Amino acid sequence: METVDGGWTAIQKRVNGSESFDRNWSEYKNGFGAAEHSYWIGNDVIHHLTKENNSSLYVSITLQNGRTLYEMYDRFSVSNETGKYQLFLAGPATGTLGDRMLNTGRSDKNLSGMYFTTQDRDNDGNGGANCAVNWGGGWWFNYCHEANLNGPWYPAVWRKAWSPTLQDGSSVRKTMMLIKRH
Ligand SMILES: [Ca+2]
Repeated sequence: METVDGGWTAIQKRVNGSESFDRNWSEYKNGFGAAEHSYWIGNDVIHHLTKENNSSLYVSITLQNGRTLYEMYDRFSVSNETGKYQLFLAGPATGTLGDRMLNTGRSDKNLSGMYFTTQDRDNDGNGGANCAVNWGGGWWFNYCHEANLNGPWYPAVWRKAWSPTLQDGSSVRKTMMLIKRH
């Protein structure tokens, strides 16, 4: 677990492709990687940290040119495993990335209310197809997404990392998902 300035806790961090995010349900549940480079803190921990429903989410994406874009959501929580780690997001959403998780303009791309999906556990909004198989990474896929922070790292094609700003992930140097209680 990494805490950065201001009491924010990093639940996700990626700085290179050394850590694959194509992981199964159990790995996303328990977490993987290491705080020095890239990791997922684990869905059980995320649930524990957010269950009082008073946390904010701060998404940060640093580009190869050094510029950092961000989006902050006022409320972020994740249910327990029995609840399939259902995502709850609420605004206001503010930042330079633009909101591509909560209100995307297409209800089948909005992620709040969605369950967590991995390649071995299909809980998405895409019928018989599995968005984690089709797009990579475990995530709260709907049908399927406009934003997925856990997709394949460049030079693999990371489709719609944060669409339309980041369509293939080639300009992404670093990502973080940070949370903090109000
Ligand atoms: Ca499906």
